[in-house]
Amino acid sequence: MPSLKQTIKNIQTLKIQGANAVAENTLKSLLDFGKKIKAKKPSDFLTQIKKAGNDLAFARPTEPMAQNLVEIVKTKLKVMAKQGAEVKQLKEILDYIVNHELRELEEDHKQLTETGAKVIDNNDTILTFCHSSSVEKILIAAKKQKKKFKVIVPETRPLFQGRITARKLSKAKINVTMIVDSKTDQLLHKKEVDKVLIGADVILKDGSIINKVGSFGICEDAFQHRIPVYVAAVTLKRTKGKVPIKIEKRHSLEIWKKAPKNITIENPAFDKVPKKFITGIITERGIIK
Ligand code: RUB
Repeated sequence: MPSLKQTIKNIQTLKIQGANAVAENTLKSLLDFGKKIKAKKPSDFLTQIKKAGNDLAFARPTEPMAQNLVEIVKTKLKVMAKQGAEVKQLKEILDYIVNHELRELEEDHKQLTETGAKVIDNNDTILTFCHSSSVEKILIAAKKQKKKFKVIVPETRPLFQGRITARKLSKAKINVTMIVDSKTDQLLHKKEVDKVLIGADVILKDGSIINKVGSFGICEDAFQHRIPVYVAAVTLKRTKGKVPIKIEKRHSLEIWKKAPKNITIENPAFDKVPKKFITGIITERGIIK
């Protein structure tokens, strides 16, 4: 297991990419770190867990799934410490909670995948965007059910996560076409797409979602042309709504390495898709309209 510092770096540099992977690695790294804590007093143990948990969960600011899971771990440990648990016991409890949450996540994804595969019909042309492990799982499950469909994958500049999707789908023998990002509006306009299927980092309280920047445009175009938009995301991606969610701003070098100095470069990682563009959110609890 990489160190806590290395995991945070891997999340920030997108070696660990996508909300599910960020959340899973956050849990695993927190457990690994927690086991090595040398504190004698439970309060010192909790302080170190809290700091490490927050550093991991906010390594990228737009990741409520990781933040919610860290909150679950911190709250449960705090309760047990209040009831008199010593550091040794707290470590065992940490191990139990993390493994329990990881198993729950696996189960949730199984349910989500099963529901999502039903949305894919024979001869569909699906437009996805970026790389979402939830979307990937749904498409692979539909393929295993012998459905015939085609997936269009935009590159997803500036970091080309579309290539991850294209590689993984083609490995599963799914028919994949890669396009430049700016081609999506024309495809939607010409109705060359039957469904849009994307992932999400955040499900907001009102049913809107946050996903890779560019999702807004794709979903708005689909809505204008009456093409259904499905979002695949477990409900752990919901925000509690207390703290306004921050859209991560990434480094300008990702867009242009040797840009002239007087050019402002804006590089938000995500954008918000209003609920009116969304046909349904595919979750572990079914499709939420
Ligand atoms: C990834 C992205 C994905 C969501 C959902 O952005 O926007 O669609 O995270 O993915 P980035 P998953 O590449 O900046 O992390 O379904 O795997 O949680």
